[in-house]
Amino acid sequence: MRQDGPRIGKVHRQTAETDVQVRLSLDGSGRYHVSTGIRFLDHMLELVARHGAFDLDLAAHGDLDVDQHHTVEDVGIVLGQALRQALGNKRGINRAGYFLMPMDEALAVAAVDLSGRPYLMMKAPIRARRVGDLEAELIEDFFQGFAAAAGANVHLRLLQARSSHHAVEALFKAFARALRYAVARDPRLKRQLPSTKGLL
Ligand SMILES: [Mn+2]
Repeated sequence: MRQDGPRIGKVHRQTAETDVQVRLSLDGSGRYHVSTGIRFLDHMLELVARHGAFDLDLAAHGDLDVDQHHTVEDVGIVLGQALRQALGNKRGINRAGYFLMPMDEALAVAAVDLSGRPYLMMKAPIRARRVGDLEAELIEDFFQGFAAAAGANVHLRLLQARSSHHAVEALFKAFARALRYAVARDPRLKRQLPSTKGLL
């Protein structure tokens, strides 16, 4: 891979429960093609692509006749795998990032460290059982799958909200923008690893 070329991850993961294909470019321009069978999840992933300035092609076919759990979690996992692949050895990136995102009355914080240490801390009580057609409790399973597969430390916190739609949207936008900064190349670090440990 060229040092300044686009960083791309391509993953196809097939289980008895889901079939998920992802192509993620970290150096994109916010273009997307997303289809998961869950319209509200599509909406959130499209936000991630646009606010992260990624290019994202994602197609998921899951056992939605059981429920949405397998599909939502596996989309998180495969997105995390694609991110990890696209990052390669992580030389020259910012590594960590955070963002505070308002969406009208809602306010969400995301902090991301691409440390290789998977950990999700999410404190975001969503009042509604469903947001659009998405079962709200699965949002945490999505981010859990992502953090585990990406080897990322992800903190998400909802500080304020009335509308559940706004709350979830603010969380995904904050996540995308924190991630955008974390994966961005730091021109001063050049090919240095953003760690003194010697491994990330
Ligand atoms: Mn919306």
